[in-house]
Amino acid sequence: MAEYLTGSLKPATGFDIEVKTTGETPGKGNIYLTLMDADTIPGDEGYVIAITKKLITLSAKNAAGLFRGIQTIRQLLPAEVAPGAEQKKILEIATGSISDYPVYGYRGAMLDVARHFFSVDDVKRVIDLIEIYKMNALHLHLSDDQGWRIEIKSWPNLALHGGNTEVGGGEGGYFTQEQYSEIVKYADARYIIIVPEIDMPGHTNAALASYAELNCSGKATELYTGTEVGFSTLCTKKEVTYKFVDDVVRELAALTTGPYIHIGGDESHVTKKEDYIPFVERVQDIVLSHNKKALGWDEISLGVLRPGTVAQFWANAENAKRAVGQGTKLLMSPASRTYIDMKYDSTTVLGLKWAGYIEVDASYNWDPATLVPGIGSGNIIGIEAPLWTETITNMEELEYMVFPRLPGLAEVGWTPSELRNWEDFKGRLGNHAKRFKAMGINYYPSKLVPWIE
Ligand code: NGO
Repeated sequence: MAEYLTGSLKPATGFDIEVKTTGETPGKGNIYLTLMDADTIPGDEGYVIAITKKLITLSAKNAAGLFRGIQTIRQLLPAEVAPGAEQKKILEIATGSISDYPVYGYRGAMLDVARHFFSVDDVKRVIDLIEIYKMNALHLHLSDDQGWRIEIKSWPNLALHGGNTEVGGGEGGYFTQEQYSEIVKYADARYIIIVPEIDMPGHTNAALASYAELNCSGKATELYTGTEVGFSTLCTKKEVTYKFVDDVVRELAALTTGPYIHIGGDESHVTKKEDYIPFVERVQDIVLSHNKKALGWDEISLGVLRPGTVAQFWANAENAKRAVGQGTKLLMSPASRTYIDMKYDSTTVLGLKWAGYIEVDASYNWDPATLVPGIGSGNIIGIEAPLWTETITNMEELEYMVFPRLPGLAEVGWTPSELRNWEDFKGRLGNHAKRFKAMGINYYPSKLVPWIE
């Protein structure tokens, strides 16, 4: 942790800060990181910071807490400390003390690498950007009609054939298992879980084009590069389909250090309801047999949800309530608030608008615990901001949709609603313009925010 902190301060400060282990309370001029098993540290990822004229002390119960606290130290320092900023020799930081912890245990973002493929380096940059705002989960949407993006050794054509293209007909791509593990390791070091998603039984054209036997017709489909949804389905009646799911989930589970495998389940419009329900139930059992928990889009609540399964609310409140009625917890991704692929307003060139325009205030100004009547904080594990990439083709475009909405969404997951208000937040957000610039982030300069440049 200390090395991570000094490494992140070095580029901007030019200071070569030495890392030492000590049993004693350190003297003047140090940043002291300490783990303690104390009731004074709140929450699971909580931390306490004390800043005096002589010493900065960061205390936490575990490494994750230290990591979150380090992000606060980085934010307390002036913007010049952001990587890429001009070097400044004197960095001032206010004295004081902070005791902080998140209201929700899951605070995430999602990247759709299926509609347009993004490289390992791109995904690492996304991790760098979400870690600053103390998010702790990155969900990767690894398969869809337009592409299969993860090597599966027992079904090699999925990636070799199904990974060949993307929306608009570009060359696509996929992660080898080795590359994928590199992403997982990078995220692990930052106390961020990677949640891999294989969307099924719908959104499966890339798989159906790669293996004829997964189709009820027995014929492989053509690769698809458009943006329609809801036209594909695995053949839920064939036994080979479950062999396929078991192989894929087994290989994926072996690469996954976090607790979840996401099974998709959304918009299976061409799967009959009587076929969809047993499929979703059996797939959850497969996930459990590989010692993981299933996450799925809210439609999965049509079936019986297994213990530990989490439903991701995105559009249908009835589905979400049905999940809660079964005692299932929810991950909150209401499209009208958290879908960062939605346009900011009618002038935004990129993005979609089916869930409405989402200006920066709309993505901040909501409470996950009061959004759907009957669903309260006790039913919720946290929030996630999905970036679907039908219209997003590269990092520059990605950043424009993600920033500046992501810091606010991270705060929705971290800070209790009673302590949040837009008037206060917009001023704090405005202060981040310098940091965005120093990090080379291409952000949308919303007129609602008083940017300080
Ligand atoms: C929907 C759909 C996705 C689209 C996205 C676009 C879910 C869960 N399924 O969200 O396939 O990409 O909207 O906003």
